[in-house]
Amino acid sequence: MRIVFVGPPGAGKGTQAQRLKDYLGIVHLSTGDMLREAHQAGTDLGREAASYFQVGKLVPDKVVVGVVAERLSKADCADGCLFDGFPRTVAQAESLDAMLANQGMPLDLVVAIEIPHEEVYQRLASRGRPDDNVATVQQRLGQFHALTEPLAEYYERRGILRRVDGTGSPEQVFERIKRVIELTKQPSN
Ligand code: B4P
Repeated sequence: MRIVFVGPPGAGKGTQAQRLKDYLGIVHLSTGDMLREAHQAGTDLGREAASYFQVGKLVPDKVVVGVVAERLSKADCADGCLFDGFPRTVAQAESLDAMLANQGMPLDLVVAIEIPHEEVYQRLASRGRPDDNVATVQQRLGQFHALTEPLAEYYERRGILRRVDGTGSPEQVFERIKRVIELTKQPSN
């Protein structure tokens, strides 16, 4: 299966992706992790990306799409892939469609993980990553509303969007996601 996780910062995309990749045995592709790794490795791309993510802005589409295209061309993605935090803009979604069409691989499901804003602040305050301070989280939420939320309509029109309540314990959220996955696997869907 090819699945996208979309949601505001701190919705639990990374948390749930870890569980789902083991459950389905598919590759986990997190653009957030990939950009942070590039930054830690000190590459030009990593330095450019960090100048955006450190202040809560989305990294330019061209940069992110390039990183994903390279990863997606590897053989281990052929059997399925879980896109965690990508796409985050309609332009990225269009690029992903083109990449998957090129490889003859359809996108099966988009899971929108939903949580209230107050909870975003609580969760990220306790994680404490450098981009989890209040000002940056505010900026990330603003970017989410302006640039990522329109994706829901993009995928809803295609009939592959499923909304999942992201509140409660990670185990409770995972049970909800599993239910959506199992329904999608059934041929009648
Ligand atoms: P990401 O790494 O994708 O970060 P995120 O949105 O903050 O994380 P996520 O929703 O995965 O939260 P998590 O499970 O970790 O992106 C970071 C930055 O990279 C972006 O701001 C952007 O600048 C850049 N970027 C990434 N992808 C991009 C793209 N495609 N285009 C452009 N820019 C891009 O959970 C957060 C915390 O909540 C954790 O501490 C966790 O333990 C906790 N938590 C999770 N589930 C919980 C639950 N059910 N209950 C309580 N706590 C929970």
